[in-house]
Amino acid sequence: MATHPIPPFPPGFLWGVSTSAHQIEGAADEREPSVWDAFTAEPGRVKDGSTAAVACDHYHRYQEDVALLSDLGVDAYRFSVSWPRVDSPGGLDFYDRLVDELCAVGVRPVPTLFHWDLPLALQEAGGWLERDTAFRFAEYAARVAARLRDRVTQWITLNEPAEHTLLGHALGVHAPGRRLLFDALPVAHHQLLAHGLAVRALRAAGVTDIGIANSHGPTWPASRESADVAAADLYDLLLNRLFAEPLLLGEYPDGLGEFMPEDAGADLEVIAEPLDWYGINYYAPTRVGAPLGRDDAFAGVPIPAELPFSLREIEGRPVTDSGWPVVPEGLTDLLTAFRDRYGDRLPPVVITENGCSYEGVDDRERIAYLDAHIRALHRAIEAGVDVRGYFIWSLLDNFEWAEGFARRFGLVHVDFRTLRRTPKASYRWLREVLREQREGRQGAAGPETDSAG
Ligand code: GBH
Repeated sequence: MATHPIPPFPPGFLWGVSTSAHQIEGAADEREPSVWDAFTAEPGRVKDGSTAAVACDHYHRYQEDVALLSDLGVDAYRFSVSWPRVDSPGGLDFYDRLVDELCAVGVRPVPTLFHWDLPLALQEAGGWLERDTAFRFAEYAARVAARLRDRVTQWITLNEPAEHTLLGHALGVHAPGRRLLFDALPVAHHQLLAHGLAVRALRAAGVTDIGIANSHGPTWPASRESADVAAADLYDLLLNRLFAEPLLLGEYPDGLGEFMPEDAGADLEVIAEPLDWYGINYYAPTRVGAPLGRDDAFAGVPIPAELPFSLREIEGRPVTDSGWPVVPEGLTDLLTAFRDRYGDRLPPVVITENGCSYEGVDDRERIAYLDAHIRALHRAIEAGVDVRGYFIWSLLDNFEWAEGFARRFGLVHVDFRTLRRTPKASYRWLREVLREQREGRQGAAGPETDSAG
């Protein structure tokens, strides 16, 4: 464990933790069904056969969870609003209560409007393969904003449209379980359009602080061979540039046009509606090589032979329980690369997720992971990248999608039998880090600071 204190972050830097509705709320029978309810009901979709019908039961225990946030000392809490719950009678009441509870303890609520739990009724009408879903999303965003805008200032439209396209629609390991490979690309476009339309709807409702949470990471070619380099470039295109460039530059990168809806270009003006900040979820770099010519699997994700790339192990690094390598400098490199690529077009950045899965409440590996990534983030700031916040995934152990409850990302342990919450060592460590950061800020701020000792 690092012995030096973490260097002070800039004044006003926002420290937070993240969750999402489907992964923690439970109370599935108190809302309309979502694609994830249908998906997890199919045998074989989730590793341990579990569903999120109860999950952390946060819907009924949110007061206890807000008390945990308050005691932790974070500035902000990123959660998601469940669209199928908002579509149910009285569904917005829950978020009203949650926001009140957060405001009462001085934790800033930062809602994400879509974190993968599409109402099942919309899926039955075609879901994200249908352009119309984008317009439905903007209407829903306006409804949520009308209810919460008096207390919620900072908003996030979508979580990781890249992963929702790839895992949910191209490879079929997440809901809605489609395996369309490149024919999934309209799903990317319709989510980006939904984002742009929602930004306009939120602004029309008077909201002035809007971002998105995109999944990004460096892609490393498996070797210097041209076939590996070309495969890594294509992966970079799919994970990073396909989602960053329409938002930041108002254009799609070359190379995927044939898979996109015909008139996609006409939507770019809406999609590029300027953002107040750009959210990045970072976990690890991806090492990419030329296709293997056979079906493969990597960290639990099937990579069919038809795809023009393969995923390779990053050697010589510790891995988390999810099998993902621990590469903190990947975060520094990602941020400086974004700054170099997009320059003035990149608004201030917020890390909207970063974290790891490990067993146990004496979670020294999580402390080491977070410590190293926070230092890597500080190095990016020193290198001149304008980063305004850092959110850890996650407050609680929760329903980790196709992995079920087998992967624990929480700062707080949840016993899924008794639903009892137990803060882990990492929770206490973070509380101390946040205390030091507050003291550092005061020290930097004031003439009242007693430096004479
Ligand atoms: C996020 O997705 C989600 O927003 C969140 O809901 C989820 O619980 C959390 O992360 C943890 O999974 O195999 O080394 O190449 C993260 C998407 C996709 C990021 C797979 C890491 C694999 C890295 N992840 N990726 S590697």
